[in-house]
Amino acid sequence: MTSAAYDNDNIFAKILRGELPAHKLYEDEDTFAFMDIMPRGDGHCLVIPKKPSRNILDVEPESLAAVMRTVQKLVRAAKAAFDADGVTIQQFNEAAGGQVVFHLHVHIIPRFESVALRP
Ligand code: DGP
Repeated sequence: MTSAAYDNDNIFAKILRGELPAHKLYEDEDTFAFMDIMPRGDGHCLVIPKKPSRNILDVEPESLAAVMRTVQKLVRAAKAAFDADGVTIQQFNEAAGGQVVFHLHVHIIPRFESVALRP
């Protein structure tokens, strides 16, 4: 499986350029984190690289490492902020893999023992 070309007009590229609004949670030189517009639970947020990457297939290892460093920060913060019992991280690649927005992103979803898991 090879990765298709990166589309500069995808929604997350527009958020990074400030052309679309987002509820920002965190930003550093390489990554950006914001709330998911269709949350699958309290605190559902997304982490993306600033470098254009369609998904796991084309992302540079350094950029992926930066994303995962930010994911760990946000997982710890979300677990504490929501007093969550656990946290799910999810990441989809290509349409057949469930990807809808074609800029690499990692979902962070706080989980609670009292709330049944949703996919
Ligand atoms: P997926 O590519 O399957 O991981 O799904 C894309 C996710 O991005 C989905 O959970 C909804 C979220 N999303 C889509 N459009 C927007 C948007 O304009 N703003 C924000 N904050 N999230 C979005």
